[in-house]
Amino acid sequence: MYEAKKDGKSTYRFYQSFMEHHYERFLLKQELRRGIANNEFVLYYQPKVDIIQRRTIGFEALVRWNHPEKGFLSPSEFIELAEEDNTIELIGSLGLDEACKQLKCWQEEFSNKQLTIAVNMSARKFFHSDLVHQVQESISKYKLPYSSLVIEITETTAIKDFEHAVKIIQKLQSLGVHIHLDDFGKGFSSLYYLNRLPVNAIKIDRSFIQQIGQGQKENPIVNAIIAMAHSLNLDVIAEGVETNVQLKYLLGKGCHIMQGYYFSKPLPADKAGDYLRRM
Ligand code: G
Ligand code: MN
Repeated sequence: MYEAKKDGKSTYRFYQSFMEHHYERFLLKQELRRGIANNEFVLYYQPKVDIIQRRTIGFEALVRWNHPEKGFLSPSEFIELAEEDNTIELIGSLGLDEACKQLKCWQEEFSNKQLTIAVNMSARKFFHSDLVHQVQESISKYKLPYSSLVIEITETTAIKDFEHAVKIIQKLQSLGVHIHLDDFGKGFSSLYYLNRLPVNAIKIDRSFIQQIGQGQKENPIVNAIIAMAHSLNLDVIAEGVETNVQLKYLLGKGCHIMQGYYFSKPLPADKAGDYLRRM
């Protein structure tokens, strides 16, 4: 009897928190749709720097949700939910078009800088049948060279449907678009797949970069990723660089394209323009 009561209580509590959880998600999903309708999604831009060329080569566009009550939200706070239905595709389409539009403005103002823009692509968006067409549309709408667009996908996305991913990458590359493998090393990195994935560059996940300068003199994982990228003839980009020690270490190992707070936080478009003017 006592056991049953205890059981009943915890079942009820479980049921209650289960319902609350679902209700919260339901509300947030509604808010996501409202947010899209109200243009609450904006792009922030983080510079990518080539240390050897001593210049900013472009930006990574990062989505932020300017929520009316909660303020600026990062993708980690809403992307999982958005991926459950087509809201992620809507956010993705807005992002791609807006990033191209912004790049056009900068290419006109800073015509000597040969700037590129990198856009993060969710799995849903990447495998959507219309992606290549949408890329063509945005690129031609703003009269950009295809080579100024970079699409970042994660390994997790690529191995969701590997053969299909290879075909999409090849199609985009035949247009001149570059593909970068994001957050490298964080997922279930498979060297078998990497060898067959025709990407242009890999981005070392910032969790590895953050270990540089934390005691050990050498960072074997970072060294191995850089060496592997070189032997596969891929560019290698370090993300999340925060200190001069990390910069020097990476440069010493042959990784000269970097991104991170050491150079700049992600900036709203007008501040990113100021940043370019100062450079
Ligand atoms: O996985 P992806 O590279 O898309 O993640 C980019 C995110 O990382 C952005 O939301 C950005 O704010 C954050 N970020 C960028 N640079 C740094 C950095 O130097 N340090 C830390 N901790 N986070 C960073
Ligand atoms: Mn990215």
